[in-house]
Amino acid sequence: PVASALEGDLVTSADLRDSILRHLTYDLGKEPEMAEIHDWRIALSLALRERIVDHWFASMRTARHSGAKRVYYLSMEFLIGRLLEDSMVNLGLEEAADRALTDLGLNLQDILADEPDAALGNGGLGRLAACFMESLATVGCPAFGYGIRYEHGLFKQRFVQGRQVEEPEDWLQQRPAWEFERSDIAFKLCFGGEVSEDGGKAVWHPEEAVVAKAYDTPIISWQGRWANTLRLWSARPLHGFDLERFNRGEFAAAAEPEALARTISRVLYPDDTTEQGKELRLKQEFFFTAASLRDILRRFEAEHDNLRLLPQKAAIQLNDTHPAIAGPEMVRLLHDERGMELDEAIVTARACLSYTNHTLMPEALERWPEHLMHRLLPRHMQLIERIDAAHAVKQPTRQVSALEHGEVKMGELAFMMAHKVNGVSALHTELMKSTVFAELHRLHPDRIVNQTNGVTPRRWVLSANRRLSALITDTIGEGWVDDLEQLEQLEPYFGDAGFLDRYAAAKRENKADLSNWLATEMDLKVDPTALFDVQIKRIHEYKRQHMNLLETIALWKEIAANPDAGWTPRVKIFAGKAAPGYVFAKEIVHLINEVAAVINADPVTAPYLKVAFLPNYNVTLAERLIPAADLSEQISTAGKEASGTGNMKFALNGALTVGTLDGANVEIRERVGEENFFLFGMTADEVIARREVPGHAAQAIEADARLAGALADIGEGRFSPDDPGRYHGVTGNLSHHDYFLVCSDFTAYWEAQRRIDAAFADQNAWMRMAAINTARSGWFSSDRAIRGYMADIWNAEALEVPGPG
Ligand code: 26M
Repeated sequence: PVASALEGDLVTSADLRDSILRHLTYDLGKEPEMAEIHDWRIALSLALRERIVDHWFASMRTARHSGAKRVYYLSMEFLIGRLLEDSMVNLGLEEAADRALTDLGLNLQDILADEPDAALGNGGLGRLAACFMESLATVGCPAFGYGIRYEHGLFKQRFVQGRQVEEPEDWLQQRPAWEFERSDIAFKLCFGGEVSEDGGKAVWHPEEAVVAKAYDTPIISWQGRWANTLRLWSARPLHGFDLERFNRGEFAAAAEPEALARTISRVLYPDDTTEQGKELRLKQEFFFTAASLRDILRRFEAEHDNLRLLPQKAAIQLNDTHPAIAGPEMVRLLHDERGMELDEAIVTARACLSYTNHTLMPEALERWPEHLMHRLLPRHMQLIERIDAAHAVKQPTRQVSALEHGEVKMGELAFMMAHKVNGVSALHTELMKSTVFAELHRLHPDRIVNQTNGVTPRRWVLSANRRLSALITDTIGEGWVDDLEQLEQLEPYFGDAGFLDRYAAAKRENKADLSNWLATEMDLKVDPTALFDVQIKRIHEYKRQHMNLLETIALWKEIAANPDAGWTPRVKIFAGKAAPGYVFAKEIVHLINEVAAVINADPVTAPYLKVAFLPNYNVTLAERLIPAADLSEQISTAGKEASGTGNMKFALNGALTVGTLDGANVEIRERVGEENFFLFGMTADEVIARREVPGHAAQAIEADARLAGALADIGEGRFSPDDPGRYHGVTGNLSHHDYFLVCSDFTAYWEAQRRIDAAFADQNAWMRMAAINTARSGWFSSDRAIRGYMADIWNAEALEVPGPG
């Protein structure tokens, strides 16, 4: 509070206005009369960045002088979204910026809306990394995030006649406002070639090399108390231009090495489902992991001279197995390049490294063909064999290995090279112990720990939901923003005249905003008092958007047959991207759009049911939808969703959950109370058993006429009259195979939805339940999660920048 009060006093809006004008003029080279909205936006960003830099340097200095351990978060993805509002809010400069811009004849909201999302991630895993970066700063943990500066982030999604069409994303088109290019921080990285022996020492003779060049984005804490660095690597050629070829007149060919090297950081792989074993992907993984380790060792060696101290000074977190090559690479750096004994190098590396698992789905577990690993990283392949063999010595029965069927299993490798391995919810962690890592867990019973995910309240409550935030702060003060469990203090006010009315008013106004937006942007008219039922996430069979859709169709038919039965009006909102190669997911997208078109055109059901699939789901759209939601759809097949984080954002913003006992849903329900959560469906154990029942899908369809009717409508082409057989793949899969048990859970889901209809009809009772969800979800802050990692995995301490005076 001290720093921000000070900022507020000293940095007047006039100062800010002057620095905006200065940046516009002298950095962007624009006259105010000629400036366009993005020029102003960048000028404002630079004016804020300038103020962040002082905090940033102070934090870096403090970290250096304290000798404290640093945390390194290695992640293939950082799904950041926009940064302008976040920075402004965390610096406490919002009012000043608003006034400064008004003085300049501009509107702050227009400028915020101009910022492109930094979409350097696919979904949950990447967004978690972004929340963690903000929380690492807010709790004052000295940390670096390391990743790839993709030229193109996650593809943009459009619909053409209801089908998903991908378009390239181009966030670097405009001048990046937040990063600093570090031409001086660059490492040469090698691939390929062979390994020779020289007096018992392995020598790698690589065949290819690229340069990793750093770009730094400062990440500022709440109230500007601390700042860390997000360092993203960009690939460059070692030798830019082939002058000889150029002189021979081969002008295009002369630029080839340049283009080839840059390919490594060109594009984010848009698949969060299947692991396809693409060579370029492995290159990306090694590229950013090796560059990061080089940087970590360089920093360590500048401050210390005894490599044995490394585990006391550096905690390296692997966000999934994507950076799992860190194990062998670190052994190589310590042993081959610095002469540490091999066994000690392995122990030292393991003492630094820890690994977070984000999925148990077999098709998503990374495996690389040994021959590919050998061709690209021959020395690493040798070391992987050594690590695996060293592990085998301790368990002569040899039940578990990182090498199988000519492949390297990255999960096993990461486990063997980590001192701690964590799951992301209590249920997921227990399933890790009993399934995928059962053998390794038996051998290392203290290695697996749980760290349930969390989300940053600064972005997901304070900024995204101004009305709710104002109510909370008016009621209990501002302390909740970085101590989210203070939200519990709201509950005693529920009896007071006015509190729940104001809570309901905030939700009503958020819904009115969204209704207006749907009308202008989607040309869709909805009843703003209807129940807003929202499912937003990547499209996956296990997330079961199609179960939601089947319920939507069944509901529509029932309303049509009996329109005067007192239905609770609903708006079904879907959003999410399908991986470009995931055919089934793309069919679901198409089907949702075709069903929406038919239902929305039905005048009989129109007062009670509308369906919208919003294109191009991203962080910014989530920020718009979540505060306006009444119902949060968290309906994955139990045992499949490692945690979920959207579920937490919804609960905090007062949406009730309809959900299975999966991932963090379990813990949300425990905290908000079972009477404030709409549970349905099979448990993870029941799922396993149900799959063994022959004909389980047919049985479930036979037993539920609504389900049978909805499937029949799809199968007969009611939503695709131009091609009645279009969805035979979908209906066939559901009727005969149904691995994710959509049919077997359908009836329970339908019944839960009807309980929800009834509950929503009593608005007072509903709003009370919504407010309880807000008040009891404070534990799901990513600040709590980060403190958990610091205590249980990193053994890291928080620091404070010395205050003025
Ligand atoms: C792998 C290979 C090639 C290309 C892409 C991938 C890949 C990328 C992302 C695979 C998986 C990816 O993400 C998985 C993910 O997002 N998992 C989610 O992690 C969240 C944070 O822990 C959890 O809340 C979700 O339950 C979990 O699905």
